[in-house]
Amino acid sequence: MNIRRRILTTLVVIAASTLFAAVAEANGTLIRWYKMGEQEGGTNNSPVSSTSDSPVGTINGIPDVQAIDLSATNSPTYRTIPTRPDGGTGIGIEFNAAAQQRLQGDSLNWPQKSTLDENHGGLYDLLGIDDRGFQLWVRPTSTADQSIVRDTTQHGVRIVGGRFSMSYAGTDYPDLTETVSPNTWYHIEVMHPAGKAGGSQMYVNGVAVAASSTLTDYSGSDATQALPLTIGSNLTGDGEFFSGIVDDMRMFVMGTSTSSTPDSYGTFNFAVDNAFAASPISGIKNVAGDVTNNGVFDVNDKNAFIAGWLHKHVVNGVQIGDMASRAQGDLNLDGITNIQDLLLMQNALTGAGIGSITSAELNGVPEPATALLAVLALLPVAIGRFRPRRA
Ligand SMILES: [Ca+2]
Ligand SMILES: [Ca+2]
Ligand SMILES: [Ca+2]
Repeated sequence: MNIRRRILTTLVVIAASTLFAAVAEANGTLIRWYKMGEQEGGTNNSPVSSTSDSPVGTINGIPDVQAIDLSATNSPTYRTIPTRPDGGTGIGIEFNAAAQQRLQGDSLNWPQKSTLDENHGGLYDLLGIDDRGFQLWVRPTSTADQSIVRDTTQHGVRIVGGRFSMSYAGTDYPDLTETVSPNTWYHIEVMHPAGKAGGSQMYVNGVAVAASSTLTDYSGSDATQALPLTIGSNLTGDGEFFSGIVDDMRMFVMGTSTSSTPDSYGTFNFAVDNAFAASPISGIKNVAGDVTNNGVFDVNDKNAFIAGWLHKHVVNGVQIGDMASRAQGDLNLDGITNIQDLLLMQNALTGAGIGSITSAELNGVPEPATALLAVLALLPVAIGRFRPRRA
């Protein structure tokens, strides 16, 4: 093998290894789950006294028997919900701001100091666990300023100035892409996925719309930890009351604990850990190479990929993979359409008997375009060699 070919083969090896390492990534760990009616048997139009935290099976071998239920003030109401965009039906909880209705329970904030941690009366080894998040479905009836979820002063989602707004470390980060439409379902996720450097992000309907701009981490001090988690009002229960329906709220932890016998809680995996994206109805259709996400793989996906080549999806300076970046060809959901996605795309094209993407089609590609071209030529070999083995 000549040197040039050896270098190119190495490039392919690196790209393919990185690719399959990313695919093998574990998901985050669901640790609190509020179905908002189903767990406690709530029925349409009946009052809510408390809503239950559903068990999630076992977590690191420990049966999830610790429930962090939320108690209600001023009786919110169970409602049969209008069908959600993900096809979800059943019961949700409706709040009336005028009646000052709300739910409250233990905060999660810094997981290692939460009531779930084994050193704080809980079941799990959460020592050093900093990465965490939550997601829920919400259908506001008003665009007034209101709190939807507050998890101490450090994490939350509100409506401020008619926009969804991530509350992170005491600062508001509004969704600058769109305003809230009343009586419309939205899926919202707020994630602190990768330590201090990763900051915190908010996704609305599977698209990242806000990201913290600084490397300031949230506070896990005892003072903040003493604050509750609220749904439907501010933390003190005397303002920012919410009007509308809330459903299916899930809370996550991620990372590996720092105790002498560490437990792993996985890594944020957008395609699985974001319920909007994970639903085959509202989210990713699970057809290889389907950039247009219409459930069909054809030449339109190839064209969309070429159009999105080297597109980088950046929110407030943070590169984020989401439904929007995927629509530009970011098939591995890391926020940029590049060589790793090209490997996936060429594989899909070959499998479908559609012609591979050529150099001419990727014109405008910065150097080293020649190396890239050769990588393209070697792809069928690489894909065959590095196909991951089944466990
Ligand atoms: Ca429900
Ligand atoms: Ca398609
Ligand atoms: Ca990518």
